[in-house]
Amino acid sequence: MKRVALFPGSFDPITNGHVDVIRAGLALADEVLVAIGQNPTKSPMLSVEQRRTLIEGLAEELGGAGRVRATAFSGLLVDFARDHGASILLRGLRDASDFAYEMQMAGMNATMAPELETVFIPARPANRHVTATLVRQIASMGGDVSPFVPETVRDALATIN
Ligand code: COD
Repeated sequence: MKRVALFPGSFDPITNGHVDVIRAGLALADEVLVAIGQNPTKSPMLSVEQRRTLIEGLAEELGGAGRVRATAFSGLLVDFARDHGASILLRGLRDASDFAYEMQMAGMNATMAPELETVFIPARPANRHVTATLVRQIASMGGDVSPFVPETVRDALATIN
């Protein structure tokens, strides 16, 4: 049976930190399904369709051609995971504040969906400071985001600013 790892996030935009998590997911599962959620506390810079195109465009260079899919989602993550046959929930961990939030979410998701295993991927030291929020801020002020995001994302951000 195909093993599907679900990686939910806002991905506005996808950063090198997110890319590390997808790469790790490809080593654990047959397919990584990237679920683009709407975070009500953040106002998006890129449309869901732009985010989807950028994420799927990275699959080949990650060695996961045909094994990375991206799609929009809303509602409860555990319902989405069940609907898409995911058995692994991927989340990245950068620091203690991620840890506190992620542990709460993992605990509540495990109660609602015991069959869904949360797997935490520690951020690589080179990318642990990278956040999409700061990338958006730098891009909106005309700064160089190339140390933090894939080239295709840098180019996409340059066209909207
Ligand atoms: N290195 C490693 N990992 C990273 C890095 C980095 N530099 N940057 C981010 N990450 C990780 C984050 O820790 C997170 O695990 C993941 O990447 C995604 O991050 P974001 O910032 O893009 O997205 P979030 O964390 O804001 O998630 C938004 C969601 C919409 C996915 C979230 O709000 C959600 O799960 N909603 C579903 C509603 C639900 O089911 N609620 C009940 C939960 S108990």
